[in-house]
Amino acid sequence: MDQSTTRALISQLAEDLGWLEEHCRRQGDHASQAGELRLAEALVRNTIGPYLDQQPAEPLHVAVVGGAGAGKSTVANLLSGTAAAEANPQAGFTRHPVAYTSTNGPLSWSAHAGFLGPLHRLTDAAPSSLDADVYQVRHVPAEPNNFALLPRFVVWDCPDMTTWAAGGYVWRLLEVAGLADVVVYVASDERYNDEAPTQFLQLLLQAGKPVVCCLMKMREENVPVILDHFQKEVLAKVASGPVPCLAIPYLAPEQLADPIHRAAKYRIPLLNQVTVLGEPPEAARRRSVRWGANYLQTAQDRLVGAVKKDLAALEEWRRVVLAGQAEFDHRYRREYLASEKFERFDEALVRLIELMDLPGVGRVLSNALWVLRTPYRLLKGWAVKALRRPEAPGLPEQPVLKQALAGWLDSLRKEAVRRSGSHPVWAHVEEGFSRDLGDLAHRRFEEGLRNFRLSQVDEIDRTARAIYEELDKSPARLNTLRGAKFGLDLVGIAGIVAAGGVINWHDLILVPVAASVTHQLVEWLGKGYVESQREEARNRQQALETRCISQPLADWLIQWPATGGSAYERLNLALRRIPTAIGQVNEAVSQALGKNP
Ligand SMILES: Nc1nc2c(ncn2[C@@H]2O[C@H](COP(=O)(O)OP(=O)(O)O)[C@@H](O)[C@H]2O)c(=O)[nH]1
Ligand SMILES: [Mg+2]
Repeated sequence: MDQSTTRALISQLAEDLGWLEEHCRRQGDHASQAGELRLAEALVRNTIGPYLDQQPAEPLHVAVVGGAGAGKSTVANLLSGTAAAEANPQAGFTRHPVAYTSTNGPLSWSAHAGFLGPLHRLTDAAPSSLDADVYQVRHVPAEPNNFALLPRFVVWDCPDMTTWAAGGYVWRLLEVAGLADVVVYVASDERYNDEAPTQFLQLLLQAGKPVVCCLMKMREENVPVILDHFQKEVLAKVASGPVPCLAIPYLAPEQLADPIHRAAKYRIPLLNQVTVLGEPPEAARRRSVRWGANYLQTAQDRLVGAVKKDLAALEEWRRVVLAGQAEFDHRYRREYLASEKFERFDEALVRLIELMDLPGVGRVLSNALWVLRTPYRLLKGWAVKALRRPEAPGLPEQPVLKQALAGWLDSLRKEAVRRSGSHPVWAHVEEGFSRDLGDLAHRRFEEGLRNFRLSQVDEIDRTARAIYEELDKSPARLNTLRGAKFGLDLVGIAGIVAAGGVINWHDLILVPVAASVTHQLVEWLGKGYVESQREEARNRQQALETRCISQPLADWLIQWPATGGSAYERLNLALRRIPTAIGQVNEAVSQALGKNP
């Protein structure tokens, strides 16, 4: 995969996940799923994308996260060796991510296209309480010792993780979490197992982020108990492996003001933990990328599952449309096809019987028999006319189809009204009906009807023709049938003659009767054949109707909510593309990792 293809793939995947995230956020009750989507999106654009684009591993990124007032800004200061992050007693003071980087560290790390997605870089200095989709970078003077983290790492002080609620700043935090090579999770003794931060910790661990836990503000003598408790009550429930965990007891204000010199006792172990996870940087970055890609692969069902309700509603709509289609087809059968005679079949029957007569010399005989049958023919003609009950005229085809269509659309409209409160898909359909959905469906129907007519004439003709052409083409069978009929005629006549011994006036009646009887037998045989063909033709015509009218219309109706630029169209597009893109990203990642082992 060349570089421009990879870039396009990354931005498309990030965009699709981003669209799903927005979609979930709009639905309120899906906020934590939206959070997962945001993390996935951030992994794609901030970790995997830059790696595939050959961005250097250094600087690595360490994100400081945790609940409100836990001591994140304090920890960010310990990590960067300054008091530059505004530690503040006010909960939720930090509202956008702030990066701390060394004045002599690498510069271009934020230049990658799409870096931190919707967060823009602030160019002017601003307090970290500024509530906007921004991030800022603060430069910290180089630390005069070997412990310094900063030239190799960028330290991110993040907004609080307090709730998944759509309105908060958790999205900005997730954006940086996706970037992080190492996460420092901060909890303070009084609130270390708050629900939302703990869920967040779990999510980060699932995504394969190396985490260091840092427990703050306890009394020195409580350290062992609190560490033990946190391991058992929190970590054991969310982590599948060991997670390094350290405690920083309540520091004096002067320690906070000069962490390098006065808080070294607590700071150095913390720096060591982070450093270990970042050594060597290339390996640390490869791990971030591998785990990120891995997470996308393993979490994809869950990521896409965030829109389960939408898919279920679309599936339900499909079911309702198909039930309507079945009823439509059924009505066509019941109200039209069942009583339809297909006149061409009667023509076919006449041709079939004609074929039964002998050609050549035989024709003369056949004609003679035909003459003999005259009284019978006249009698039968009269009887058939006299005995036939008037047939109930079948409804003409088009009105039947039109009524069935009206019934179908009506049932859909009613369902949409009935369910419009249950899911926005139904409200969307209801709204569609109040606009032009009905007209559009009618137009589709007319189109189908035209196709149907064209194919239909052909179909009946073909069937009728097939009946006698088949016999015409197999002379052996035809001759056998003809011979049998003629034989029967002769046997009948001979039998009568023999019975009478001599030809007398009885024969003049009996011979025509016998010839007529044999002929009638053949006619019945032929008729049975044609009748069965007629029934088959009905089935075929039903299938033709379905193929030309009801199926295309059902397909169109099923798709309708997901067309015309609707949210469901975008949803379908995202759902179609995401799995493929995740597969391709994984492939690209494996290739790139294989190239630089
Ligand atoms: N004295 C003292 N105050 C602390 C310590 N840790 C945190 N604080 C204070 O607790 C408040 C919240 O800490 P902060 O780092 O801003 O938490 P954040 O909201 O997670 O960034 C601030 O007023 C900090 O000064 C500590 O060890 N000692
Ligand atoms: Mg803070």
